[in-house]
Amino acid sequence: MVMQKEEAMDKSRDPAVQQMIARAEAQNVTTVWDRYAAMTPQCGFGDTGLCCRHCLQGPCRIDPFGEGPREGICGASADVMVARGLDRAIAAGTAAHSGHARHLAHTLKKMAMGKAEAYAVKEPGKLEAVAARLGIPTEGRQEREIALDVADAALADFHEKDTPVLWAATVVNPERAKVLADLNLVPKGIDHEVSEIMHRTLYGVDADPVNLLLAGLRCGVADLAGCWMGTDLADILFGIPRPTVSSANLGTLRADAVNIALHGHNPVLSEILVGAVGAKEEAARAAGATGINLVGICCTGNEVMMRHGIPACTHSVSQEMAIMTGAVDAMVVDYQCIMPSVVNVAECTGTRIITTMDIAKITGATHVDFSEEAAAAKAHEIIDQAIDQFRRRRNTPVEIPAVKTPVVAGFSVEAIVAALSGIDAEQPLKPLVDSIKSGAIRGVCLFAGCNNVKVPQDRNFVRMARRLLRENVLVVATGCGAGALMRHGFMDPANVEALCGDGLKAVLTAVGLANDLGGPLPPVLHMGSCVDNSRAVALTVAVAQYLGVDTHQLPIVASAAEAVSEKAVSIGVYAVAAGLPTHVGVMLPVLGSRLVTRVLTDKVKDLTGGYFIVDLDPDSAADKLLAAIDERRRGLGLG
Ligand code: NFS
Ligand code: SF4
Repeated sequence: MVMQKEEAMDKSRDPAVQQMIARAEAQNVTTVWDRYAAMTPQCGFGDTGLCCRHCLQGPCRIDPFGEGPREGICGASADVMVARGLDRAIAAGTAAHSGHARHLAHTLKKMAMGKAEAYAVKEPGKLEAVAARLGIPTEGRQEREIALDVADAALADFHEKDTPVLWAATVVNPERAKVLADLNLVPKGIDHEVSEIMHRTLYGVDADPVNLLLAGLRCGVADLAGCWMGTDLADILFGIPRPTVSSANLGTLRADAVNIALHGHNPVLSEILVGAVGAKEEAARAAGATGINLVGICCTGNEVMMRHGIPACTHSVSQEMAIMTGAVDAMVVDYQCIMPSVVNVAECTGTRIITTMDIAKITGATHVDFSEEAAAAKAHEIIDQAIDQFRRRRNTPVEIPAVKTPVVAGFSVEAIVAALSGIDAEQPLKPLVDSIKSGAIRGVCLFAGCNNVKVPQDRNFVRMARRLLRENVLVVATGCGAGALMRHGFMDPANVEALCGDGLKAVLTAVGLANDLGGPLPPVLHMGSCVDNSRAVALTVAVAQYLGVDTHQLPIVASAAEAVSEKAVSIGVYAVAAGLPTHVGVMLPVLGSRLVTRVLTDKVKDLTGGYFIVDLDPDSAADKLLAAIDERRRGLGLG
């Protein structure tokens, strides 16, 4: 049966994805949207955060309408249940980001000890800057010695120690550091905070919802540390992203090439694969291909796009659709956000799903046991497998949607500062801040986080970004939010004219011309992967310091408009800890507690200055973000 246009629109607003959904339907391949339909109606207890399985007397559930039980068997109230559940989500997100960072710390350490030949310090300037921030001496020392100290300092930030987590305490402005310290929100160790959350949310421990939420906030700050560390260490090893031209969507696949999709999060393997492709081109041609075509999915895709201009194939909820084209020869995954279902879809197309990390295996996938010590050999093994699969599928038809958008990516804070110094070399932030003061730029909004099957893919991002750009809000983006916006043309400088308000247009054009780009910067600046939300916080901190105010006073807001992962929850929490009004465009499982909902959306404002805005409607959410920006402008006397 041919799918109705409307039904396709309900699933995704991306035409390439819509085409592949129809193909999946025609071939009877089950997708995430089918499984979602089979799952509805979803449980109202879980939806509102009112079910608990934290002990073996459970599961317990509390009726949100007050008609059934009002407390769990142990006596836990709705407020306690909801706060405990939220805390565990924050802890999971923190564990994931910091697990990624710790992996990079080990890589840096192995490199410094001469045990991982494939790696080197690509950005000595960043190594020195990070060392200096941490108080590690650099003068007259060898690069490897400094790298070893930085790696050890990173690893030391995980366990409880006398000094606070350095990647939290040293990265924010002094005013914010004081706010966090006064509230006892500075983490003592990243793992320590995660583990403490697990302890206090255990059966019969913390039963004070506000106390639980404060612990969640502190864990959120530990998540900021993990993200920041991930960004720092990746930049040291693989380079600071700088503006680069690329493209996005399923049209980046090539029928006649060996297509390898890099999916997951950590650049530790994907960087080596990018470097190894050259040596394998000949073998690919011998198999009848025109060459090897690397594309990215999700945040690994963001990492390699930012540093190498590798095109992005698709993101988040549509990952199965890349396989549906029949053109992906290998999907190489590391960890996080990889739907196990990719293996089932791949069964129909022959695509090799190659898992590479010990902590993330999938039944039915091929596992290549990656290690930094044998990085190059493992990369070659993976590429050989992809070439082998190309040979098999060579004469079978594929369907690649002819949808591809131009992208300019690579806007690290360093790159933004460099671009701005084209206008003012002495005080690079001055032109940005002056534009905010004059109102040419009304404020800044960060779009972050995922796509969620409950929202027509990309709908919220696209509607909200359109509105904010027209209202002269400077938009930056990370993660699959950046992915959504790039697939809809928001990172194509040619669309500045159509998308941006006059003030913003003038600023983007002036900066572009000052840098000899021959045109404006793109309407939305791509700041990287989800760990790179740290870059957005870094920009916020830099602007606050330049102005001599604290971060919660700035007209800067954030939105995870289609969040899915627990990582998005922990990021939202650190955005709030940093003082930002933070929108979430899907239901958080907290509505079962009026108290928790009120703390998150209102009371926390009195503590950190930040707060959550939960709104499922993209238009009213955009209104609320604009109102928050204006409120802060007034606070700064900017009218
Ligand atoms: Ni962020 Fe990036 Fe995407 Fe969501 Fe997953 S890939 S880490 S969690 S789905 S944005
Ligand atoms: Fe029920 Fe309490 Fe056990 Fe949770 S901890 S399952 S509320 S008895």
